[in-house]
Amino acid sequence: MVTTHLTHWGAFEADSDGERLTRVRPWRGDPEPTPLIENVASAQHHPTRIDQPYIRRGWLENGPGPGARGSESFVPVSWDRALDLLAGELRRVYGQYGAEAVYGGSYGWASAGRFHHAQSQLHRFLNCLGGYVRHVNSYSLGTSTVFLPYVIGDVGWVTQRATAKTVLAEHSELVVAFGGLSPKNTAVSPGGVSRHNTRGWIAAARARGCRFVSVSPLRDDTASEGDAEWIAPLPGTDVAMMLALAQVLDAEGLADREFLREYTVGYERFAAYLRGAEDGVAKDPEWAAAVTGVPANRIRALAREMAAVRTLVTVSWSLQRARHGEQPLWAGVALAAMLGQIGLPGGGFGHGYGSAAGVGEPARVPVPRLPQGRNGIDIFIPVARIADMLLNPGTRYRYNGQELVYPDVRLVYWCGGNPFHHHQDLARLRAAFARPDTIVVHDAFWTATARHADIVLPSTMSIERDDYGVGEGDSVFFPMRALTRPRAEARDDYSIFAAAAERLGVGPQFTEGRSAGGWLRHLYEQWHLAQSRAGHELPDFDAFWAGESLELPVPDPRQVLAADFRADPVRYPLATPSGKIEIFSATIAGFGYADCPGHPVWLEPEEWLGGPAAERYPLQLVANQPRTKLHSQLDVGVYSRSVKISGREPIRMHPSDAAARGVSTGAIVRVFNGRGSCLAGLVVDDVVRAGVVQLSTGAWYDPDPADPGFCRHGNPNVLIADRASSTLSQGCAGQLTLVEVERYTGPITEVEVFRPPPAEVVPGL
Ligand SMILES: Nc1nc2c(c(=O)[nH]1)N[C@H]1C(S)=C(S)[C@@H](COP(=O)(O)OP(=O)(O)OC[C@H]3O[C@@H](n4cnc5c(=O)[nH]c(N)nc54)[C@H](O)[C@@H]3O)O[C@H]1N2
Ligand SMILES: Nc1nc2c(c(=O)[nH]1)N[C@H]1C(S)=C(S)[C@@H](COP(=O)(O)OP(=O)(O)OC[C@H]3O[C@@H](n4cnc5c(=O)[nH]c(N)nc54)[C@H](O)[C@@H]3O)O[C@H]1N2
Ligand SMILES: [Mo]
Repeated sequence: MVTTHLTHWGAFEADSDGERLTRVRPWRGDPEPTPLIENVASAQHHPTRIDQPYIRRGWLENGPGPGARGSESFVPVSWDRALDLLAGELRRVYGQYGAEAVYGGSYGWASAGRFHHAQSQLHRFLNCLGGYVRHVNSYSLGTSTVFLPYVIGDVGWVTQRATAKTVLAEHSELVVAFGGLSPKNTAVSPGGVSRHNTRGWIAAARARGCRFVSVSPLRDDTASEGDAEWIAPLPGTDVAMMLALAQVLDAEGLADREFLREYTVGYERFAAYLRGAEDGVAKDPEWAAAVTGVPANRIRALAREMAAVRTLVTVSWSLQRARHGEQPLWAGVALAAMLGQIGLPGGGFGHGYGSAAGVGEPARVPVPRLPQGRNGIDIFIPVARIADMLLNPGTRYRYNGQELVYPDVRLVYWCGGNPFHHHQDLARLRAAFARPDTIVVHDAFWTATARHADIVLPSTMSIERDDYGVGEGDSVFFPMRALTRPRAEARDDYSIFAAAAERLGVGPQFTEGRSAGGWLRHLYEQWHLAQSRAGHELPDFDAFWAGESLELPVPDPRQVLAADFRADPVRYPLATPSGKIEIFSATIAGFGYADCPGHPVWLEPEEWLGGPAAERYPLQLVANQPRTKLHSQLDVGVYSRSVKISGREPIRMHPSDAAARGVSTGAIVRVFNGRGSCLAGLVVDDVVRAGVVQLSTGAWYDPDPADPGFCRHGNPNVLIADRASSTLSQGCAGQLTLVEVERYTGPITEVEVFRPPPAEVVPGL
């Protein structure tokens, strides 16, 4: 039997014997398929699949309460027993403390598929019980989401209405990409990718004569098809380079005064800063060269080149996942506004053309989604404040012009995410996870998060259930018929919640009397009706389900960001307070946050190569997204493992830094700073800027039993501070940290986390 299947990293066709996938190949419609699809089949039957429900031994023996999670053994139990324990504990916590004691934020990507979307299923379930403490924003775009609406518009608008890549391919003459245009990242889009096309549009633009400038610490951050010029400022200093580009435009009369007058507010305040009126320091290329390490003459010449041709300024998402992440975004918007090309094809501002596949895909019609119900309470945290919340209940903090208080959470429920992958300062997170009474996790694998839970329930992988899916910004809608039966005793999150809801007396409310298959049909039919009312003729459910894929209507295939605003700023104002681009924001200035004043500025981060902390830890670690997997997903898969060195995650280092430390490719090194340490396998390569090392996220956290701050596998999040991007956005700032690297001389043992945790059948329990 051959069927297509959609993952966040692409569609594939597979043969199956009902138990496993026997052959996987890219979907025939994909022009640039990715080897990430190889991870799926190879991981499905790995020993780290959770085979049945488990309860942490100490929790089963002593009942709910704080405890040293992450080291104890687990007791296998039947589904009935597990569901009874789960329902009983939920009844206790909701009864005694109410919904404000349940954290159901459950951040994470889970799997592709519209119905079995783990987080939506959990939210619907908890809403049936009265609600939960939720999260706002994402690790991806935590800073942008809060900040961009003050300056240019909603982040969804900026990314989903971004000028189409086909338009860039035809019109751009110069693309200056801060953070690069990486095909490694655009392998992925939340919910899936049908046709990968990054290399294609870049090659087409290049063939027409468009020039690419890749501003990044890594030379391979831009697709080789772009033949890009590589400029490598010190990580975290891009804003200084942007300010100097702006200063040259201002000083040389190259700024588009007419555009600034008609479409922006606050330019004069910003210009005064550029000229040095505020602090006596002109932000000229000589000033920026001292901060960034980029030669002043290159910055000055680049500013003139940008003013001369159709230029796109694009900023990757990574730049805002850092301390003061607002600043490079804001300076990028200001720079594009000064060039006066916002709203023109091929020019203006972009955010994330190299970050996810959907950016620059023209918007399509909406797709079916599971209704989540109504949350009975209104308590939230900015998503990356999870450890702060658990460690400091009742404490006040500031966020986006508000004063908030951390709730006192007793029960944490995670379904479809891996905080011991995604959060910073994992030793601190472990201390935070010791605090609640109970932690529940559903996952298909024994991830580090599952190992820190009390009630562990095995979910299916997406290949083991019927669903349908389409990526954010993608226009191919796939039926996803189950390829194999569920492994061992794994169950869909939906059926787990349905059974728990039944025990808690909210079964009918949760299921509305439908099976999973019934929901697929129901949601599709509702959607189909809405689409036909809007004039779109689409196949009915049975035809869709029997088919291979469906092309969704795309109303404006050649969309240009803010074209309507440019044509008529009165009729089509931006969704900012003034309706215009805000180069100075009175709202942000009014909050009075020292770490995000009213216009773009250079603010020194705590950890950068030009600051005092670099004396002890002289290498800047870039903890970017992994090339061979999505986050921590399927780290046990063949493609992910193919790049490991003696089982450790690879770290890349410049030859001069390697020579200075007497280490070479293949060595196992210890990466460390004052917060923690990890092992990694060294790759010496001059694609990395000197002074920088790159260790991607995603290696499953494998703590040394004696030291939770020491990961023996290579998870960089043991090293990175749990420090917010700013008071304004409270976003994840996990991209950068300072470290030192040395040869590792201790024993190199097997990575423990690639074996299931100890399980024991305890008589009487
Ligand atoms: N240092 C540093 N840290 C970072 C980043 C960084 O740049 N630097 N990037 C951040 C970013 S942008 C993000 S988005 C986060 C990502 O962080 P996460 O989204 O938490 O990472 P994933 O590994 O995708 O976790 C998803 C989990 O869901 C499980 N899963 C898959 N399908 C299902 C299902 O059907 N049901 C259930 N119950 N579980 C399922 C998977 O097995 C996996 O364990 O990481 C962040 N962390
Ligand atoms: N293969 C793969 N693709 C993915 C993901 C994945 O896990 N695997 N995750 C997806 C997710 S959830 C997200 S949110 C997006 C994230 O998209 P991004 O945030 O854009 O991705 P990153 O890989 O973290 O960073 C991109 C590049 O920015 C560069 N960079 C880091 N710091 C600086 C700096 O200070 N200045 C400059 N100029 N450049 C810098 C790094 O060299 C890095 O390779 O990626 C998505 N794509
Ligand atoms: Mo992300």
